[in-house]
Amino acid sequence: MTQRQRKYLTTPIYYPSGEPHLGHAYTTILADVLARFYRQDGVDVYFLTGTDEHGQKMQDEADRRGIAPLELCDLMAARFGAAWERLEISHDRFIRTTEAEHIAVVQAFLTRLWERGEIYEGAYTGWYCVHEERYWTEKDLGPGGACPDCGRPTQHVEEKNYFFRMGRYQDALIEHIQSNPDWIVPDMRRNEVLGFLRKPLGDLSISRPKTRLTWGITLPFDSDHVAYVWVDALINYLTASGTIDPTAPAGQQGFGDVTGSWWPADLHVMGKDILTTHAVYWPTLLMGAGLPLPRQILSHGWWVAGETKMSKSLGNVVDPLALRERFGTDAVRWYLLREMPTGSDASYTPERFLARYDELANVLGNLASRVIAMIEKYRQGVVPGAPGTSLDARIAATMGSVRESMEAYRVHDALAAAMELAREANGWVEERQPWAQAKDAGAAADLDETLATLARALVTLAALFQPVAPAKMAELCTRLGLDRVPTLAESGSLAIAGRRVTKGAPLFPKIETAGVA
Ligand code: ME8
Repeated sequence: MTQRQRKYLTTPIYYPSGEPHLGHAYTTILADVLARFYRQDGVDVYFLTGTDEHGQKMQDEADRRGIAPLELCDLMAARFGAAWERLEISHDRFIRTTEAEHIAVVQAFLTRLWERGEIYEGAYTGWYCVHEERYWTEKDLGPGGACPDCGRPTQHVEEKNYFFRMGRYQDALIEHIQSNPDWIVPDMRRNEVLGFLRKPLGDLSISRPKTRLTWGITLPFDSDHVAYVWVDALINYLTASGTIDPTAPAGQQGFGDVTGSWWPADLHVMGKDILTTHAVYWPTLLMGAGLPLPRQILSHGWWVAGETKMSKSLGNVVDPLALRERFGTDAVRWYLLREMPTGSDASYTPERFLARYDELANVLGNLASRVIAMIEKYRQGVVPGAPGTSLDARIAATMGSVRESMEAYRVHDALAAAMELAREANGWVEERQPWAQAKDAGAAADLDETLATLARALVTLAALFQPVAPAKMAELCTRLGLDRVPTLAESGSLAIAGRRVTKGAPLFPKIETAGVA
C-alpha cells in the first residue's frame, strides 16, 4: 500500500496583544482552505496556528492593563481560539509559546546552537522597535530614527547580547533559494529576499537582558537573559512538529533525525511583513541546528484600508466577527479569499464585500435553489438518471483548472473558476429551458438530461466550494440527498441519480444592505 501523502502547514502565531482582525483572519482562512482542500484529496494534514505570547509588546500591554502578562495571554489566546472556531478554522493544534513543552524545546534548541559554537556573547548597540519586536542598525532606520517597517519611534539600546552566527549561512541560503525556485512563493517575494541578501548578512541578536525585559524564555546558558521573542516564536513550528524531545539525553533529542515527526513543515503561510524572519532568520537558525528547512514559504499581501495597512495600532481594522454576524462565516471566508489575489494587496470596502456576497447569493445560491426546486416540481424530488451533456465537459474542465490553481496557491483564481462554472450552469438552464421541456410530452428524456446534468454540476460545485464554504456546502449536500460533501475525485463520478432532494431556505439569503461598515 502506498503511504498516504502528508502535509504540515502553519500560520504565523499572532501577538495576542489585541483582538484578531481581518488581516489575521485572512491568513488563517487561507491556510484553512488549503488544509481542507488537501484533506478532501485524501492527504493527511497537520495544520498549526497559535499565539506568540512573549516579548516587550505583550509585557507593555499587560502593564497598560494592570494585569500580569500571563493573565493577558490566557485571556487573549482564548479570544483567538474562539474567533477561529467561529470562522470554522480546522486547525489540528493551537500552540501557545508560554506552554511548558515549547519553553523546553526553545531551551533545547538554543543549547544545541550554543554547543555547536553557533552563539557568541557580544555587545549590542543599536535600535529596537517594540511594535515590530525587531532590532535595527543605524543604516536601516527611516527619517528621524523611525522604524523602517512601521514608522514608529525606535529605542536606542546598548546591552550585552548573545548573537547567532547568522552571517555565516548567507551563501548557503542564497544557494538554497536559487536552486529551489519555488521555495518562496510568489516570485516577487522571492526576489525581495534575494535582494535583501545582496547586502552582507549580519549576525542575529537572540537575547535580551532581564534588566530590560523579563517576559521571555530564560537562556539555558545564561539565566540573566531571555530569548529574543522572534527566535522563541519561530521555534513554535518545530515544537508542534513533535521532532524534538527536550527530556531525552543530549544527542538523542531529535536534532539529527526527523523521521516519524511532522518536520519539515510543507508550507509556512504568512504576510509579507514577516517574510524576512521566515525566509532568512528561520532557515539559518535551522541550518545552525542541523535541521532540514521548511519545504515552502507562501507570503501574501496586506489588507489595506485606503492607502495604509490595516493594523490594530492604526485603528483602521475591520472585525471579521462582526461581518460574520451579519453575513455568516462562509461569506466572510469567500470574500477574503476571492477578493485578494494571493500575493498582492487588497483593499477592504463594504461595497466589494456586498458585491462578492451577491455572487454567492445570485449565482451559486440561486443555481442550487432553482435546480432543487425543478427536480421537486418535475420529478417528484428524485434526481433522474441521464447521459452527459456539453455542461459535463465544462464540469470536468473546471475541476482541472481549480486543482491547478490551488496547487499554485492561486486560491482566488480557483474560486473564480468555480464561480464561473455556477454562472455557466445558470446560463445553461436558460438555454435548455427546462420549464418548456416540462410542458412538452415528447421532451421527457431531454428534461431528464437537463436535470441530471445540473444535479451533477451542483455536486461538483459543492466539492469545489467546500474548502471555502464548508458549512453551506454540507447543507447543500444534505439537500441533494448526500450524507457528506464528496471529495473532488469522487464528485466527478458520484452516482447522483435516484437521490431524493429537499428544498430549503436560500443558502445565502438576501441581505439588507444599508449600514454595512
Ligand atoms: O508578526 N493584511 O504577529 P502579528 C494581511 N507574532 N495580513 C495581515 C494584516 C493585514 N493588514 N495584519 C496582520 C507577528 N496580518 C508574529 C509572528 S510567527 C513565528 C510570529 C497577518 O500578530 C499576516 O499573516 O503581528 C501577518 O504576517 C501576521 O498577521 C502578523 O501577525
